[in-house]
Amino acid sequence: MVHHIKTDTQIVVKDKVKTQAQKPPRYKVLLLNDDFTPMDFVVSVLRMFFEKGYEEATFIMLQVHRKGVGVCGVYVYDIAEMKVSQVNEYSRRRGFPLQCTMEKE
Ligand code: TYC
Repeated sequence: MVHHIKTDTQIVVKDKVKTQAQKPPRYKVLLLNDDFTPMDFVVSVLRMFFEKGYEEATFIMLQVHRKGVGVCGVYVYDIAEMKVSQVNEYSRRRGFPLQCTMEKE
């Protein structure tokens, strides 16, 4: 499925027309807070699926815990969608309600 059909941008540079390819839009992958998922589980998700080290994973988890939402990473549509479904499936299989979602940057 093609999500973004855009024509390239035409730019006039010193009377010459150049074509600049559109950069694909990017999507923030978000984690939402809940009262049941253990903190260490969220940290392990951030390390496994978002390639975070222990300290950064802990920082993001605490931010989600305090503010309700936090950004795990920013990706093109297909990668973001894959991360969201992998994290949600992984959490469900282990009995946790952790919610992962995405939004256009
Ligand atoms: N609020 C959870 C707790 O106190 C921890 C948590 C953090 C859950 C981040 C989800 O995305 C989340 N155990």
